[in-house]
Amino acid sequence: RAFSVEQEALVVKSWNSMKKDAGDIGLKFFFRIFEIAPAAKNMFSFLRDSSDLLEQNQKLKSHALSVFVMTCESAVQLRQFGKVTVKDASLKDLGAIHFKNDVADAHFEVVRQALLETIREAVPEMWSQDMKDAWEEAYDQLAAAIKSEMRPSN
Ligand code: HEM
Ligand code: ISQ
Repeated sequence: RAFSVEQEALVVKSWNSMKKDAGDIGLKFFFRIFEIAPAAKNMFSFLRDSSDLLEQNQKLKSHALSVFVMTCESAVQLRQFGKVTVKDASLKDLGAIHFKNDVADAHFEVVRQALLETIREAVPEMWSQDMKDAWEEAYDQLAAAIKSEMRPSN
C-alpha cells in the first residue's frame, strides 16, 4: 500500500509538535485504551502483578512512552524506507509478545481508535481528515507487520 509524500508530511508535522510532550501524550493514549476497553487492563503484567502503585505507574509511563514513540517513528520512517521499521526492537519479538498476551484483531482496532483520538486532542489546530487518514494508514501498516509475526517464540 502506498504512503504518499503528503501523508508523510502530515505525520511528521504532527509528530514534531507532539514530541516534546510525548510522555504525557503517551499516558493519555494508554488511558484512552482502557476507556474504550476496560478489560484490556488485565492483559498488562505491570498492572496485574505489581501491588506497588508507584512502580506500576513508572512502568506504565515508560511503556506508554515507548509504544507511542515507536508508533510515531515507524510512521515517519514508512516512506523513507518503504516498509515498516521499529527502532530498539524487532518485529519478530513484538509479534511474539503480542501472541503470548493473546492480543486479538479487535484489540488492534481499540488501540487504533485510542491513538487517533489522542493525536486529535494533542494537535487540534492541525487535525484534518487527511491527517487522520495518514495516521490510520501508518498504524495499519505497523499493526499488519506485528500481526504477521504473531506466532509462538521458541
Ligand atoms: C507489549 C507495541 C498493539 C498489548 C508491547 C511492547 C511494545 C508494544 C513495544 C513491548 C514493550 C513494552 O511493553 O514496553 C505495540 C504496538 C502496537 C501494539 C506498536 C500496534 C501497532 C497492541 C494491542 C494490544 C497490546 C492491540 C492489546 C490491547 C500489549 C501487551 C504487552 C504489549 C499486553 C505486554 C505488556 C507486558 O505485560 O509487559 N506492545 N503494541 N499491544 N502489548 Fe503492544
Ligand atoms: C503495549 N502495546 C500497546 C499499547 C500499549 C500502551 C501502553 C503501554 C504498553 C502498550
